[in-house]
Amino acid sequence: MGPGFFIVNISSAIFDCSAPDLDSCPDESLPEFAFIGRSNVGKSSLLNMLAGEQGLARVSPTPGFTKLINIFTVNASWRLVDLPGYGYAHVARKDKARFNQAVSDYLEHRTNLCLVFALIDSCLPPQAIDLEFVEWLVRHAVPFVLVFTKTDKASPATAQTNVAAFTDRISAWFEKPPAMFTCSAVTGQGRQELLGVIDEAMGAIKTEALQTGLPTQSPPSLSLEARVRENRKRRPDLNRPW
Ligand SMILES: Nc1nc2c(ncn2[C@@H]2O[C@H](COP(=O)(O)OP(=O)(O)OP(=O)(O)O)[C@@H](O)[C@H]2O)c(=O)[nH]1
Ligand SMILES: [Mg+2]
Repeated sequence: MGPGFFIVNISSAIFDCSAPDLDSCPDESLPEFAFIGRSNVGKSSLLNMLAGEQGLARVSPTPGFTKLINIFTVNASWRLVDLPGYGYAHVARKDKARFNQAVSDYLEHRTNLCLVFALIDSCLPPQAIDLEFVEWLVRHAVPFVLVFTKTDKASPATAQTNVAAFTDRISAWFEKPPAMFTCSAVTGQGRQELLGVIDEAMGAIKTEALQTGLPTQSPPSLSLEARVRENRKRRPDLNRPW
């Protein structure tokens, strides 16, 4: 983190709503930071860790627990979004299709989506479903950073090997690889860095708003990334991997 950035101070984190689909999500007036990854990777736990409030998002050892788009408003100025996971085979086929559609709709079409935290389990070597999902994010021009979770469960050497192997598998897809972080919801490792990412993004939004004369809490809907996403709405989604 360069000089001039401070770590965002979380004074309030409030459950906003649970939305079954994109149309049910609240208005797009605040920038959103969303958590996505395989079922059980630790999305809800990481959200709680960042917010500094256990029990804000519901955590469970049962994979496929989060089934709706859960939205939390932080400091009355931005939102954390807990998405249902992918890759859990035992969800009823009908529900699985519905939830996955909601997630892909959200990722592709939510114009105030500022950044996605794509979570990968640091205890495991690269998994095909995660690689496919990251490729899907790249193809759909969704802005994301990678977050390797559960570092308290793996030895540092194992986590390092798994992160390096994942980085190696995706390196050909980028001129500049995405930012990567490691974290543990148990020890709090990575909290400062990830809040710094949010802080930096919020700073960029405020700067852009000042330059364009928009109100400071306006979503980044006029950014290049948002326009790219808008353009992609018309494409049929034939290759969704999860
Ligand atoms: N040791 C350890 N366990 C974790 C960590 N993060 C999450 N867990 C555990 O992993 C399990 C799943 O955590 P969740 O946060 O519910 O995972 P999720 O990705 O939201 O799962 P779904 O909602 O089912 O997609 C729970 O038993 C958590 O306690 C971590 O950093 N370290
Ligand atoms: Mg969850």
